[in-house]
Amino acid sequence: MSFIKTPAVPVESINPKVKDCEYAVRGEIFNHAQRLQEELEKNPGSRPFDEIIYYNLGNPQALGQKPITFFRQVLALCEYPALLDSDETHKLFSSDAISRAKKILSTLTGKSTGAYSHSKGVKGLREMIADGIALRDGYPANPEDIFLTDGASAAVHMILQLLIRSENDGILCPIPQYPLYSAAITLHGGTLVPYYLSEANNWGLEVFELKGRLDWARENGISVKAMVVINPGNPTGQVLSESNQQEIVELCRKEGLVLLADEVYQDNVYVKDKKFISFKRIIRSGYREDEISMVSFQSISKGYYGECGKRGGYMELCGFREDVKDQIYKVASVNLCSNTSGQILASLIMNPPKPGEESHKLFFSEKEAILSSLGRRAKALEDAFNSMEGVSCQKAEGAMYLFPRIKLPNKAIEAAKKASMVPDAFYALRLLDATGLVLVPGSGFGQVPGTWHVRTTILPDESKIPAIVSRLKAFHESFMSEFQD
Ligand code: DCS
Repeated sequence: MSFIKTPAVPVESINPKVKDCEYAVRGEIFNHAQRLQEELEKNPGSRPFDEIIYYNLGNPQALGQKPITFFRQVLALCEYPALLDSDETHKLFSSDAISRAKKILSTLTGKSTGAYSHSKGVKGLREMIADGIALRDGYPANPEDIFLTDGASAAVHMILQLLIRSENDGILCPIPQYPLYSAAITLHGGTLVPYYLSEANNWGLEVFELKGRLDWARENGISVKAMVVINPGNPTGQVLSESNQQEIVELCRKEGLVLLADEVYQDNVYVKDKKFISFKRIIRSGYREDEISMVSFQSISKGYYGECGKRGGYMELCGFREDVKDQIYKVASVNLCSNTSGQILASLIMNPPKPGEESHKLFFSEKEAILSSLGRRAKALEDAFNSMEGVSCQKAEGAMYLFPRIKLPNKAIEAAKKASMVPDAFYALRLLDATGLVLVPGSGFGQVPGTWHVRTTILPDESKIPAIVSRLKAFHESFMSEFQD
């Protein structure tokens, strides 16, 4: 608490939307973890573990993942172009990193990362991203429909700000969902209209459930403006089938909903029988440009790149009228521009080295090593959860998380109530206090009432997984026997 006696801003006076907004991924459990970390630094040995391990965030480089060499070489050269004049550079940097950096520098305003760029992002970089999208989908992309942002989060905020006028405007959101959506809908003053993913069906999305929710919202006076789909899913890890995506697009067309396609995990698919297909490709292969409005979000934070701290991402608008795009551009220009390192990385993840280029071999081996290891880690953790009493865990087909369901004993639920805590937060807190592992309670993502989950990332270093699994199991066993019904 501060010592200001008569604050100009008493907390009762602040915007109630700010007070109401919640973000569990960095919520109470995370705050408690930070306190424990400080305590451990001051007092080593004071806890039954030596370190706090943060599995609450999909933050790969925080857990030891190395950046992709080509991306960082290009970025380094763009940030410090004087390197391009040095003879040493050819020894340290690959030839295609040098030529890519020169090409990127030639497109930057003032040929410098230190200048504000166009508010949508550097035009040359948007052109490169449009080429990457066209190669991915087999359909052209227009650089004028691409807005580069400081991470996908900023793009989601921009679109929700555009769509939501009041609490009578609703946004269909999956439950469980990544709480950026619930938090941003609250901040912008709209109403979250939930649709439940089917856990029994590996977190599949059922269109009849959607239709029911839509009808319910409309009967209650809510004008539903858009539908969020996270594919591959966070926290649920499912990868949608093409036929399911077609049903979703058709529903959005028929009902006049903007499809908000969160595709930030497009490079994170681990199972052989599934692949990522963009909603843009589904739409372009079956619909006219003016039949449906869609926004696709992509980020440099995820995939095999994991450049979370560089804050880069983009949104691609499809089927929006010019006058609306002008309004979005105006809002983007209020922020001047997104950071240029993030913009450069966004252009690189959508245009990685191609076969035949000097960096390709190393790039490919780095990428494959990360993705295949993530697949193995997902499987090892999934098996571990499924071997625990009262726990069931669906497969992570993609993304970076597992969302196991925990059948909590009634006595644990009672104890949570006494501690004024949600039962899965109580479980996560006890886990943290006993092991130093930071997971996120399922209640932070939403879940079917009466079911309890936790979310973990699949990012722990592979060599640490056996030790983590035995810590998790030992904790779970002692928790279950302590609260046995
Ligand atoms: N969309 C989804 C589905 C996400 O999971 C995330 C981040 C974002 C958007 C935003 O990413 P950037 O703003 O970094 O581009 N995932 C969070 C999570 O669940 N753990 O770490 C961050």
